[in-house]
Amino acid sequence: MGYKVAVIGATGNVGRAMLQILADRKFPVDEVVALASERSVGREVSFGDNKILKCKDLATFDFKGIDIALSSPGAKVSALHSPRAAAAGCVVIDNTSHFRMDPDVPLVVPEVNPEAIAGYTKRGIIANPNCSTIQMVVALKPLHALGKIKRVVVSTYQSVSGAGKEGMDELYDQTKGVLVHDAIKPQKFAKQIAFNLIPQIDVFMEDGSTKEEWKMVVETHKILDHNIAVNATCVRVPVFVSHSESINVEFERPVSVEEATEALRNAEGVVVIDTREPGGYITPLETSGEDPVYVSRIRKDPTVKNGLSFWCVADNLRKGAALNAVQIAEVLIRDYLKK
Ligand code: 11C
Repeated sequence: MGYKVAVIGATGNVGRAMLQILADRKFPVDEVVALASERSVGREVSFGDNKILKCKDLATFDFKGIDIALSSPGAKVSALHSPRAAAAGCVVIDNTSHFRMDPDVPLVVPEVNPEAIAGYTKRGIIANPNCSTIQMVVALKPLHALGKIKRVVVSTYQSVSGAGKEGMDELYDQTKGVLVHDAIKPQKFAKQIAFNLIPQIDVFMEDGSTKEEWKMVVETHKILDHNIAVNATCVRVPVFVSHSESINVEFERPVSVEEATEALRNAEGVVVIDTREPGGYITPLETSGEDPVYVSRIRKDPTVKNGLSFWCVADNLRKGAALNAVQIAEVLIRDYLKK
């Protein structure tokens, strides 16, 4: 017997990836329901390679009988409908920022803190972290086990798909526009993204950091360790899919490049590509459509006592969002919702 699964926000970048990944990983479903806003009712989305689902209206959908909802609409929509789904007895895996810092909602990356899933019983909701946090903590976990991390400095190079389909369209249209000397008007982003980069993701906070940077700090604390100092600078770059990160780590104890490389090679969900020659590293283009978190350029940081630097790339729509949510659902049915 399988599960009844709803995908909320089924027409978005992440919703479509959720449907594809559920099918690819043969998640045991009896029924899959695609839910979207009223204007998308009746729109068709693919479930795997040969099944078409027609979207139903999220606002009027009755979640009674649904076992699990994978939810990726906007944060405001989730605020309204995730608790409604949970109240009907469905476990919601919510990909928005709305519930992440709620102490009664576990924030989970299955390779890092799967045990936190047990807390789903409090509100019936499990939060999926922000994409830039997920890939970083997957890489930090085996390093933290080696040498106890004191401080992390991260600079991100985030693709436009993190800003949804409109972000991707804006990069495409502006790139064409630049090449044919047409008007370039930023809409989704604050400045031109084509042939440029923008040191702002999400809104500004009072202290001058952005909300994306704040998320990387507080989410790393909640998922991995409250004692790690994190400083983040988040930058949007003209890449369609996959986020890249330059990460500097300072440990309490000395950790050699060889030890770190070995630990990363053995870590769940991590692939190391690091041959220290031209092209012997990963780039975002190569990771699009891939599941692992890739690590390259592992080297000593001689400017601090026990420091290492590395490069980390992952598909933000898959491991950064849809895949992580499906992996949470897999642990949930294996350990908590057995049929
Ligand atoms: C971006 N990381 O790349 C964002 C997208 O908190 O779930 C995901 C926002 C979030 O723009």
